[in-house]
Formats: sequence, structure tokens, C-alpha cells
Amino acid sequence: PAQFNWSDPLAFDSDLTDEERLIRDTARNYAQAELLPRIIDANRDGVFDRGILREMGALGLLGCTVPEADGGAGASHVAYGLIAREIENVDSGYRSAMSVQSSLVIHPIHAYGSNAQRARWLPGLISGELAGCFGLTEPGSGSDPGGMATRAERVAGGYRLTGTKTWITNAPVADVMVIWAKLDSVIRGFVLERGFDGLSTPEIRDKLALRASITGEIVMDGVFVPEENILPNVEGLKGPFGCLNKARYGIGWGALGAAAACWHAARDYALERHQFGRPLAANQLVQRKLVEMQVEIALGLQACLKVGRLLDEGTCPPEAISVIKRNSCGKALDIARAARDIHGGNGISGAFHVMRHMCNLEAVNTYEGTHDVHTLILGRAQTGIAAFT
Ligand code: TGC
Ligand code: FAD
Repeated sequence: PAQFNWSDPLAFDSDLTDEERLIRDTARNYAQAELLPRIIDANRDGVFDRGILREMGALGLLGCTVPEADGGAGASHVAYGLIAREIENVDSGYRSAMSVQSSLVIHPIHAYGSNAQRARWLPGLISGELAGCFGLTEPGSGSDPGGMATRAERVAGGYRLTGTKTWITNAPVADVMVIWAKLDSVIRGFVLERGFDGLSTPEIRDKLALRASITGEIVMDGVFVPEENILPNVEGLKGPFGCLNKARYGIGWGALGAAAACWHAARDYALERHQFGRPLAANQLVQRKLVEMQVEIALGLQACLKVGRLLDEGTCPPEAISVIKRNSCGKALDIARAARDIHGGNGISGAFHVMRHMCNLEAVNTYEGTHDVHTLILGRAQTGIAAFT
């Protein structure tokens, strides 16, 4: 019979192209050699190393799906997912920095920007010389972004923006900020630049998750934005949602990378640690937990791969992305909790990584549409009844 590979039970690897495997290996080598050695200190100290975006840019990991003709790597959506999985295998916070830059900043400028805007910002964002962030959430509107209070008004030569965005990944270090605001009651995208008058980005401190990612507010006190900085080619909520589709897709893959790190750590630990004269792994209760991890990750990856192929074909409905965002994040959180449990007391130590992943996944389960919001998106698609309001 064919050989069973416990770590790849459904032969996921065989479904990838050679190019996808190459990109996966580049991301894996970088994550394991360069990110893993820094993460325990970065998480403890609550520090995001800005240089990481330049390192990722140098390897072609930022905006990798942008066509080569436009300065990107022209990689497949599956390749983008594989990158997210490898980076998040080390830490969800590093994947956050990458996905915001790629899906929430490079993508809208590429998809909705003018040629002049693309030429101005994309090279720096793709190389990591420029850092970007995406401002949709506000203190009074999270799950309901249509309720945003940030306003743009027309003035001579451009617009004046007033409002506050909060919980914004990368905001305190961003050079370029994609901001969504209502202009005459219609949501529009604007590119704000560090140094604009009336613009500040205070850091949100004391987070107990994603400590190696930097998060902030974006406070806009009548910020003048020149005419050439409005994104001309989209209006309405479909603008930010078009970006969220890409980012949620990447998170679907990324969360399974964090889950796999927890699973492998739990398996290693259960084989090495002895109690009652035998390895923890000899107990049925422990084997069951390890098998749940194995099965959920293997099934979840197949779903991510399918959604990636649909995106590459241009035939992916947004609801299919909700399936993987919801499934991967929920299952990854369960897996991280079980892995932490298998580690016993050691599980709460930073040195064993699992509790850091567990805390991170609480936030990953919440951002980009909470687990329950994706449930309601799918519930609406199934019943035709919107249960949000
Ligand atoms: P709804 O009536 O459903 O739609 C309004 C308009 O938007 C269009 N649309 C979409 N277009 C493309 N893709 C999608 N996924 C879309 N979903 C909706 C829709 O067709 C419609 O267009 P039009 O032309 O008819 O006006 O809007 P609603 O207000 O009822 O929305 C409900 C709900 C709950 C689905 C939605 O608001 C939602 O998804 N809420 C969650 C918010 C969210 O995900 N925020 C994320 C902020 S960014 C972030 O968290 C980054 S963390 C990154 C990191 O660090 O990694
Ligand atoms: P709320 O919307 O207030 O939800 C609170 C609870 O109520 C949740 O459990 C939710 O599921 C539930 N709920 C809400 N409405 C309903 C309903 N109709 N029916 C049933 N249950 C409901 N945003 C950005 O714009 N850019 C970023 O870069 C960004 N980065 C982030 C980084 C971090 C670390 C975090 C934590 C958040 C980030 N966010 C960002 C914000 C994130 O997208 C929001 O936190 C998320 O969308 C949820 O919004 P909220 O926190 O306001 O929660």
C-alpha cells in the first residue's frame, strides 16, 4: 500500500506546483531561520521590528500576487496562502504585518488606484521600504463598518478628513495609510501619508495577544488630503470588503500554520514527557487530542487550497472565504488550547510557544470579521435572511 505520512495525511504537498513549493520553502527557511529566534523576546517585550517588512520585501514575500508587469512576483493565491502559513507558524503577529501590507494596502492601491498612485507607492510597499496600514474599524464601529463616523469633506484642492480609527495593525510605523471615510454619505478610500497636518497614530499598549505586532489608533483632526490621494476606482463598502476578502483568505491559511506549530510541539512533548512510567503519548486521551489536531489541520488545508484555486481562476464567491476564515481560526484556537493543556505546567511558559499562539489566535479569531460574523454571513447566504440587525 501507499506510504502514510502522519504529518501530511492527505498528501497536501503533492497538490502544489513546483513554483508554489519553491515559494513555500523560501518563506519557511526565512521564518524558521530569521523570525523564530527573535519571537520570544519580541513577544515578551511587546516590540515589532520594522526591519522585518524590508526582509520580507527583499525575498518577494510582500504583494506577491501583484503581476510582474506591475512590479510584483506574479505568484498564485495559493503561493500567498503558503507564505501566510509559514510566517504564522512562527507568530500570528508577523503574519499580520505581512497580510496588512499585502492584502490591505498593496491590493487596494493596485486594484483601485490610478496609474500615478500605483507608480508612486507600490514599489516602496512591495520592497518593504514603505510600511502601510488599513483603517476601517472605529471606536464605535467594528463588526458594522457601514456605521463609520469618519467624514471627508471637499475643500479647495482636495478633502478634509475628520475621525478616529482604532485597532489598526502597523499604524504607529506606517508611512502610508489606506483610510475609509464617508464623502457625501458614500464610503471612499483615501491614502494618507505620515507627516500630514492633524494626523497622529498613538500606539495601543498592554495587549495580551499579538504582542510582536504593533497596533494603534489613527486620529484625524481635519487632515487635508490632496485630490491625487483619493482612490478613484471604487466606492461603497465593496471597496474595503474587496481587500478583506484577500486578507481573510490569507488568515485562513495562516491560522493553520499556527495550529500546526502547536500540534507538532504537543506531539514532540507527549513523546518525550513521561508520567506513570510511560510517555504521555501512550495514553488514549492524549492520542485522541493529537489526532483531532492532525485531522482538522489536514481537512482545513484542503479547504484553503480549494479556495485558493478558485481565487486563481477568478471564480471564488466571498462566502467561500468566510468558510475557511471561520473554520481555520476556530479550529486553530481549539488546537492551541489543547496543545497548551498537553504541555501541562510548562505550557504556560514562553519557552514552549504554545500559549503565545493560543493568545494570538484569540485576536485572529476576532479580527477580519469575528467567528460569529462569518457564521452570520454564511447563515444569510444559506437562508436568505440577514440576522445582523
Ligand atoms: P452588506 O449589505 O452585506 O454589503 C454592503 C456592500 O458591500 C458588498 N460586499 C462585498 N463585496 C465584496 N466582498 C465581500 N466580502 C462583500 N461583502 C459585502 C455588498 O455586495 C454590498 O455592495 P453594494 O454595491 O450592494 O452596496 O453589508 P452589511 O453592512 O450588512 O455588512 C454586514 C457584515 C457583517 C457582513 C460586514 O459588515 C462584515 O463583514 N463585518 C466585519 C467587519 C470586518 O471584517 N472588519 C475587518 C477590519 S480590518 C482588520 O480586521 C484587519 S486585521 C489584519 C491583521 O492584522 O492581520
Ligand atoms: P464588536 O463588533 O463590538 O463585536 C463584539 C462581539 O459582538 C463579538 O463577539 C461579535 O461577534 C459580536 N457581534 C457583533 N455584532 C453582532 C451581531 N449582529 N450578531 C451577533 N453577534 C454580534 N481593524 C482595521 O480596520 N484595521 C486593522 O489593521 C485592524 N487590526 C486589528 C488588530 C488587532 C490586534 C485587533 C484585535 C483588531 C484589529 N482590527 C483592525 C479591528 C477588528 O477588525 C475588529 O476588532 C473586529 O472587526 C470586531 O469589531 P469590534 O472589536 O468592534 O467588536
